[in-house]
Amino acid sequence: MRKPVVLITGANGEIGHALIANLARQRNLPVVALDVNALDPKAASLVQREVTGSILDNSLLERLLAEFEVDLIFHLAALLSSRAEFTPMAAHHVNVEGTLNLLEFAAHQAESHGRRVVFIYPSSIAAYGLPDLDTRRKAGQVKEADWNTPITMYGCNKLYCEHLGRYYAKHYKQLSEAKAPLIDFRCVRFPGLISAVTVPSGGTSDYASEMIHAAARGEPYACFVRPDTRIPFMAMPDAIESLLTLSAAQSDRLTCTAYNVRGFNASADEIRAAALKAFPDATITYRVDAKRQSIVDSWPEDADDAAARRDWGFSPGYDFDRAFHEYLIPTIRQRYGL
Ligand code: AKB
Repeated sequence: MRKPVVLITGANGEIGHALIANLARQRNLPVVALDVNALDPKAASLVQREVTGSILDNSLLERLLAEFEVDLIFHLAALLSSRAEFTPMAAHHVNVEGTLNLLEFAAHQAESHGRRVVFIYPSSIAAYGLPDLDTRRKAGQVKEADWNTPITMYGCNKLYCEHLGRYYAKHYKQLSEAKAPLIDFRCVRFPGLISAVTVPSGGTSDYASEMIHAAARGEPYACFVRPDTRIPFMAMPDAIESLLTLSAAQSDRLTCTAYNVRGFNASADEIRAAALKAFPDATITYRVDAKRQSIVDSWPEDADDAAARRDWGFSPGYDFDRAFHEYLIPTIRQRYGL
């Protein structure tokens, strides 16, 4: 008999680390963690099986299909926005073909065990594309159907995969006699995520995390966006809670494929001020990277999370102040032994 497990791809990433800790400790669920990189020992000790490999490896996915019974997938593996701009074809392979592979895996799982597979997918504010700063300012908190014109390969990948997931859930092989697969695709559009435990890599919203962690480490940091740059953010605990809450929501209440979620929106200078207040000796300057700035400027100033609140009770616990004073600063101090 196959072992019933939860599958997490991209398990060694920022979200994966926090999700494993939550699933294993608070929900005591058996987790199979898949990543191209080995898990760090702490995360590895919490999972039932660690699989080091690629979501592009079909024979690996076949082996996982044979060994495990999966009815909940958190598909986190992705190349983020900045990194994707340097290797757009690699980003397409991982972000799109990898997601297609996982959707096929989910369809085969559903066919084999006959139950629906809940497929949780983190999209991004990168799926939005606002044409200029004036339009961006007037748009304010954008809704899910607004400005779906991404300007990055990552944003295009994420938006297309939202539609791929909707196709697999509602229209898959619609002309064949085969029953539509029992895939229940659910998606959040994450803002910039800030973790006290890990520092992201390859993202364009990373300046927030990089700034805070550099300040704690006593390293000078040159922020690559303007001081007035404002986007929505979310503390990592809220991001994890949103994935878990969405995964457990009643499917008949869900009216959207992709939901905006956010905790707060802050300017780079507000984040800098909070970091300097916590670490007064820190050196945080600005050296704007015009190309990365233009990516961030195409993202919304804020996101309207009303649909998530209405359909599945999304309710972030961390606004800006609480995120810094109750989560980021105390946890980062502990992490760096301060
Ligand atoms: C990135 O910066 O690419 C990600 C994102 C906003 O989705 N953190």
